[in-house]
Amino acid sequence: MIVYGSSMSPFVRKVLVFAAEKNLAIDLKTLGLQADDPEFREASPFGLMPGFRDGDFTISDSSAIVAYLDAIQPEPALIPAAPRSRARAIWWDEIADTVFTTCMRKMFFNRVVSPIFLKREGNLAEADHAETHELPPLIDFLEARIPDSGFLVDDRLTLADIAMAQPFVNFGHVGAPIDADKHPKVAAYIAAMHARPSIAPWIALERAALEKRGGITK
Ligand SMILES: N[C@@H](CCC(=O)N[C@@H](CS)C(=O)NCC(=O)O)C(=O)O
Repeated sequence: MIVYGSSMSPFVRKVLVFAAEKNLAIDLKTLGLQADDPEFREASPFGLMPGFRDGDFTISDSSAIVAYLDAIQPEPALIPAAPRSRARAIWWDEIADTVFTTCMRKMFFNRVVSPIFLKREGNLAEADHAETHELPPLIDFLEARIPDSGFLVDDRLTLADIAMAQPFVNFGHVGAPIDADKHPKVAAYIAAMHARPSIAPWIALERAALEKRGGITK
């Protein structure tokens, strides 16, 4: 199986982590934004990463891909079967991919993607505004909802946690650490998720790649 894209994308990383947690072997074919690689384009007609291939089957969109992975390898089940738990896990996945990632994108795109990869100045005012005004209420929202078990749904690892951990990798990359005094639950939750063997190596690789390119602009 092949995933097309860059692990710096929270959507691509979500798929890589989900596959690792299911012990599925998956290769990453590293590509930049809107790559014109024909195999990638076959999998992702709109050019959005991740694209995915399993033999003659291709699909895109991280949520569709993880649904496929969960179906072909049922154990461990990372998308719960019970109706309410299933709905809740998919809700968290959606919140991570939309609300949190929209805020993250303003910071990551302007401080990293634009200056480092596209070689043009990012809109640092937009990034600062997102960090100062949009991020705090999101972290408050999460702080109020993390169960004592440290997992968002059913007191065990599910898609909800895998998805929610991803924008926080990018928040970390752009120098927006979580204040553990103000948000102790989020700090502990994200630290535990980011320490998992399925995620930690990607974070280390990405940090090293960013350092090599001179670090972020803030
Ligand atoms: N909902 C999609 C979002 C995919 C997406 O927006 N990917 C971004 C990278 S983080 C992309 O490829 N952007 C290229 C573009 O917007 O042209 C998913 O979950 O896979």
